[in-house]
Amino acid sequence: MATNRTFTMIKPDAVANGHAGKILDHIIQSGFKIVALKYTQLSHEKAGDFYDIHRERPFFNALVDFMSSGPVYAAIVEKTNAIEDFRLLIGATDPQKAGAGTIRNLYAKSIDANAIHGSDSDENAAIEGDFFFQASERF
Ligand code: 3AN
Repeated sequence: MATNRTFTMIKPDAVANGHAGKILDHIIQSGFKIVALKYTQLSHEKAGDFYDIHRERPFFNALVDFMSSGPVYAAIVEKTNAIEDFRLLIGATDPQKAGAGTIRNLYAKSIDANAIHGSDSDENAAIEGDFFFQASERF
């Protein structure tokens, strides 16, 4: 079933660089409503569970090290056509290929430290949202 929600994480690089507030504002000004929001740090194990789908990829260990290296902002956001529109808003995984004005173009430096995550499907948005949030934490 189609949903109008997606899951996002502002990654440790963007938090450390002081970009989290600007990124959250960019998301809200682009028409997304914040449904749930949490400032937290993933343990190494939890980061591995979150990226389980990438476990066999060559960049898995570096990705998990990076994602557990500092706090993140996790959020569920809502808008019509949320998955696709949010992916357009953040831009390509590689910031060198991200279009002008996208969040990764503005705030990311490299393909691994790429500022922000956005779910790639309704199914993954639900799984990832459930990973961080209980029903009582969604508004
Ligand atoms: P996206 O976050 O754009 O959906 P995925 O799901 O393919 O990208 O990859 C998950 C994360 O893994 C990316 N956000 C990025 O941090 C990292 N990643 C993906 N591809 C590479 C790569 N070739 N080298 C290093 N890190 C990568």
